[in-house]
Amino acid sequence: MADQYTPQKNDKFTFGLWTVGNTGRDAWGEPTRPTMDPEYAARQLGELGAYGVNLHDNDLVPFDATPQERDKIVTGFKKAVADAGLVVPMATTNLFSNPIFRDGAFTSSDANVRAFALQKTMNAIDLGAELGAETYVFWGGREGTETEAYRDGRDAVKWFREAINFLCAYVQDQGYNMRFAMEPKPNEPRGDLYFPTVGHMLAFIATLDNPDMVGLNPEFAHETMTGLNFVHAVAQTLEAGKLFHIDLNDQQMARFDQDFRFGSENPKRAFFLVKLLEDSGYDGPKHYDAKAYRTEDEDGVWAFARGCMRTYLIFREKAQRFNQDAEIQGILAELQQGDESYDGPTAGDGYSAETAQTLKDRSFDIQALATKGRRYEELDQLVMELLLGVR
Ligand code: GLT
Ligand code: MN
Ligand code: MN
Repeated sequence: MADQYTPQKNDKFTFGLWTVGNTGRDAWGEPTRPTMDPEYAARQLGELGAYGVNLHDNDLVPFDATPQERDKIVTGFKKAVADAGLVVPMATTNLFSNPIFRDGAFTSSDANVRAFALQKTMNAIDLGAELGAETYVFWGGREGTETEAYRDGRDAVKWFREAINFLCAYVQDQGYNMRFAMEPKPNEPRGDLYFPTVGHMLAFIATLDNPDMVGLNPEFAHETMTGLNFVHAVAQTLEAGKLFHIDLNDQQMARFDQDFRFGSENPKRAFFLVKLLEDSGYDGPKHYDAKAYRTEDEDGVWAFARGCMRTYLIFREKAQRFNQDAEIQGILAELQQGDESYDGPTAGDGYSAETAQTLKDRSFDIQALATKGRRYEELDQLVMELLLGVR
């Protein structure tokens, strides 16, 4: 039954073919669900109210397809996507499944493998452009190590930079309207991956030939695996103007990459994430890089997909209520008033010899400042009551 939490196209929710199509295979067990036909997946997602469907090259076109087979598959898929009222806002390359990538793709120690990875990515970028994708994601699943005995990590960084610089130039040369979104992850499937967090990746982007063309695709699960605060990671990404795309899901800390249904493990953090995204005016796609529990059949997959979108919309409504709640806003206003009155010396034009001297001469009521409580307990309890539905 449709209600206010039923997704609409303009909510811009997207799913990867590999997400709803996940067969439940893991390191110990065979698939628990059959392979899903991409055209069928697109139709179903369209009916659920999604905005778009994303893909790796090989989610759609098999690794060894001939050019004729490729064109036939792509033509059929384009039609299915259009008929479903969907778009393909993001595409990416599978640089991790084939054994050729056993020791990485852009950071492989073998120059031939690095060259093949570039060739495969250029072809996949062409595919993405043909499908209308304006964001191209780079997740370096095999870009890492189990041992440091051979490759020098400085070479890995250099080779990765060379690859991204080359591909930026390729996209510009083709005249594609496309930006790159880098996706960090700390580990899995490699023991350790290069560029493990949002912070590492932001630092790397600044060293590229064309940093404006490259941003981030942060993932909730990936920062959470390491015990980092994903809301902070997204805040820093937004502040840097680098939130080009986002992978939403959920995850317990210090586990394997679980890719759970959005909001299912850390609802409070998910709420603050939704609030941040909404308050910031982020208007890119909200992509679910998540999968249904391995216990599920196809019905469970669609229940999972609906749940991801529904939870976001519930939190969006809660965020609106947070912004309208008189008691919450009253506390915020009171706190802000106190904060602003201490802004003087460093506000405005920043440093000058004069402001420095004024600040040095200023006397502070240390006792008053040090003993004043921040009322966050009260505030946080109000948030909890809002989330728990009693407010
Ligand atoms: C893979 C990975 C994800 C990436 C996908 C894009 S593939 O499922 O776990 O985090 O976003 O390559
Ligand atoms: Mn993941
Ligand atoms: Mn992801």
